[in-house]
Amino acid sequence: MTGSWQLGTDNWSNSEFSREVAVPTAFYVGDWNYAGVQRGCPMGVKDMHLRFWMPERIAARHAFTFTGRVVAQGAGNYATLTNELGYVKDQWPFSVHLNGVQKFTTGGLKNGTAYALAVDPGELKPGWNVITHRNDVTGGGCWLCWDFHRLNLVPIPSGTMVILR
Ligand SMILES: [Ca+2]
Repeated sequence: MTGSWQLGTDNWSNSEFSREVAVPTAFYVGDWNYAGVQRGCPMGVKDMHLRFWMPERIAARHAFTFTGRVVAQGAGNYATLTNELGYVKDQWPFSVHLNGVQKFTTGGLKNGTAYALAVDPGELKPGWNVITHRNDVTGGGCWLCWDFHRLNLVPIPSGTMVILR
């Protein structure tokens, strides 16, 4: 359906994406070459930007759901992150932003946890939009990766609607 897209395969793996340092931090949806998407956000590349075009009439009238799944996390300095800074091992804080506005934040999710964000009609801009994933750990060394990224248009019926009881 026009307006909806998915990057990556829902397969509990980040292998279809690329190392963060090997690709630009911004991916333009429509390329469909998943190898152009960075697999995650390490401390050295804290932000990942997914840019996509939305036609005006769809952005104004439709709601969306944005879904992702954290699939792999790790660190090179667990002692510092867990003992000194108090993080839970392999559950690193991250946030998701829509056009610069934070839509979702977490203190950490277990690997394999999916999340879904509601996007209201009019919340997407006509034209280019950007969804940013950000590694929010302070104090370096950790990384987190995603399985897939999906934007689903929530269909609304046209014409007259009859409520059946
Ligand atoms: Ca995948």
